[in-house]
Amino acid sequence: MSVILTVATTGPIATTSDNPSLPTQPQEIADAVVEAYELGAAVAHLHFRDEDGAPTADLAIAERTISLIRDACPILIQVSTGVGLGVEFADRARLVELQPQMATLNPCSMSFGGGEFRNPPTDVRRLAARMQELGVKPEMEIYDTGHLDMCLRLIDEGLITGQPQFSIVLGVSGGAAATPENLLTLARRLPADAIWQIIAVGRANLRLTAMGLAMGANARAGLEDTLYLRRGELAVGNGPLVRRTIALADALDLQIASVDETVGRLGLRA
Ligand code: KMH
Ligand code: ZN
Repeated sequence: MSVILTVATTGPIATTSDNPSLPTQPQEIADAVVEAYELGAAVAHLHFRDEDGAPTADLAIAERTISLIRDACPILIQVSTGVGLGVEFADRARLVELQPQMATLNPCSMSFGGGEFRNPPTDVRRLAARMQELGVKPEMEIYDTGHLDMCLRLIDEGLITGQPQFSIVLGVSGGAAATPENLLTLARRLPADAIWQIIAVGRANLRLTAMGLAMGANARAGLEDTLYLRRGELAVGNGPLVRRTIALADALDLQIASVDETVGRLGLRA
């Protein structure tokens, strides 16, 4: 089975002071995504920033970024509805009205570094229902064991249909730590038909991505998840992180999925 590779170019937290090559403006994000597509990524996980570099759910900025990407390549668009810690849930949820092929669904509220990530259950259910109406495929983000239980409830309630797609997110301060044991505990409890990837934030990114690949998971690469190639060495753009993940897959004798293959595997709108 081939590996679906997602590029996560930007994220909600880091700034250009942390890594000067972090893309934040629509054209910069589009350029980084197109480079990743040319290397082999099939999915672009998108966060947007305003002119000052702050996370935003501004629909005009989101639309401009998506259309720059769509004009340049056929990569699949996954919009983050996590957006950023300071952004209201209602604004975050509105992004799915742009009808990207996919969007993230964060099932539970939690501490997130020094801040609070608010995902109240009523809002989460409303967003899941709206995504279903619009045909936007949810990727459920699990930062801890209880988050998986909430997702299993959403599936039972019929709010998530089709093959469920998950990210196991490890290493966020406030969620489960980035350890092999936590990865195994969560991966073991996924539904048998789940499509999944590991998002390992920070230092354990490389090792846990490798573990995920060895376990049959998909992979995500980019500056959202780690700003460094190795200790003390900043990644100069997203390209080196994407290339490294492809090299890992290659070393494990795994093929990278094309966009067409990914559409079929994830059951996306054409
Ligand atoms: N930033 C990651 C910790 C989302 O954007 O909705 C998780 C993430 C989720 O990418
Ligand atoms: Zn994200």
